[in-house]
Amino acid sequence: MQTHLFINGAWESPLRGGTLEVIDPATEAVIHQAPAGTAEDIDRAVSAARTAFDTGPWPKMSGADRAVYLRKIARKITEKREALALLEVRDNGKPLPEALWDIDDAAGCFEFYAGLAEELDANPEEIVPLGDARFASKVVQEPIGVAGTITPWNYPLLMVSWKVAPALAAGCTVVLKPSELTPLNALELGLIAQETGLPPGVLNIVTGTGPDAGEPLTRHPDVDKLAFTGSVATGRKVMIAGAQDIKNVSLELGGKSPFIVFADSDIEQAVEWIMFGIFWNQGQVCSATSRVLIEAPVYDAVLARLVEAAGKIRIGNGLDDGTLLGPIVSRGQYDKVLAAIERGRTEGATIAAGGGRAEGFDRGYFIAPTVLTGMSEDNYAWREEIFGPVVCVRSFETEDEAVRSANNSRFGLAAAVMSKDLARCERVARALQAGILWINCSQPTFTEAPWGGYKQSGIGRELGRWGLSNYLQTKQITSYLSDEPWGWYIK
Ligand code: TXE
Repeated sequence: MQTHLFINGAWESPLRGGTLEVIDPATEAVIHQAPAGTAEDIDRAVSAARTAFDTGPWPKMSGADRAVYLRKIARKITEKREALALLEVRDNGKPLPEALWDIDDAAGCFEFYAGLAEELDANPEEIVPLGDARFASKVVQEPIGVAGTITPWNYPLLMVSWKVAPALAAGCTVVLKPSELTPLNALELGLIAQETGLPPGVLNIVTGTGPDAGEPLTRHPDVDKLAFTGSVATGRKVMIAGAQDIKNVSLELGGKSPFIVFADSDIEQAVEWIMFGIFWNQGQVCSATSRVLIEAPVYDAVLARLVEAAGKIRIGNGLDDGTLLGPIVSRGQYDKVLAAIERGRTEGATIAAGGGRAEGFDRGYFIAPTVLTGMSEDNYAWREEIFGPVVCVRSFETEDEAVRSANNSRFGLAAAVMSKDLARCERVARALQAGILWINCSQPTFTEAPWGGYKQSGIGRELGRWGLSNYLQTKQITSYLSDEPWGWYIK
């Protein structure tokens, strides 16, 4: 486990010498003291990234040359797959098979953006047809500059990869500020970058808290681009900070995503996907389908099966064989989830399953899979992101009612619909206000496809070619081709 910040290709002590306690959420044991960077360290990191961008080779290299580094990073992640997954479990709490999946996805993300970096060479410019034959216009894409990237704790290495891989592919240089709750694998990425010989300053990693390290990064005048994933409240602060210098800002924020189940659905499949949509990663998923709407004729049957199956989920340390639900990431998030359940209950929800601390654990932040029913659309638990294994369930009578209820939210990240009638699925998918729509499933995520939200769930799209565009800016180069003088002032 790393004890230093990664700045300008070297391992540096935080200038103020602070540390962050890293806690294993399954045991509550302090497992590491990570470096706590502050504004001074952010300054050093931004300065390194600035120099690497302005005078270093990285932005001027061909996409194919950058792809070589990205592929090496992907390969190293794969080589270290087991060790990285074990660190992820101890840092975040998630079950080991989920961590292995995340690490594979992280490697896949670097591999995918290596391919897109190569495509940049294949399409270096685009000719834009003009309505005036005296001119010719072409468009080129250039890296934005220094990217300040701030990531959350729910998929520690994967969320880092979703930002760092496209930023590097585009030719940006990066300062990464990972979540203070899960800093371990972000620092391991620094080691990997060093092992691949990435030029100094291209990737800099400063661990630290939001106020001490995140905020100075968002306000830094030498940062050109901010890419953030986290809460709406912090996203708003990032946007305000970025407004000072009119930085390019992309935000991936929270959600309260609906899942509409029609009566013709297979009940076992519906329950399976409802559970995958809310219990995977302990429900700490921005796209979790936490509001389930079930058509009235099958409401009782689906609910009964959901309550039964939720009660059987194997809860435990993510390192133990067979664990399907680990602990919540931190004491703070654990308290927040329990408080949300309690508030939902006092505002009228019925607890149909779970509802509190998982039984049989004397330490660790374990919460039982929870099903809430009988609440109004005004209920706190129905409206707000809980970010835990808590699903709220209501019934509906008509398609119109389901769509209206689903859209009645300030969020719009994802939504799911299940029915054997595919025309209806398509119609409902078009009517739902969300950036990601799943038909007859919930959550499967692909590096190739765009990811991001409507409404307060964010601005911009990550992943796919959209993720690369986040780090590119567009330049038009227009030439005057005519031999005729322009003749406006000088006749
Ligand atoms: O998020 P924050 P927290 C939601 C989820 C969760 C809630 C709170 O509902 O319960 O947010 O989690 C950095 N300037 N999501 O407190 O604060 C911080 O250090 C710059 C949804 O962990 O948004 C961390 O690196 N940066 C989400 C990152 O922001 C600041 C995933 C995210 O932390 C900062 C996580 C500041 N002023 C939580 N303050 C998703 N969309 O997937 C904090 N940070």
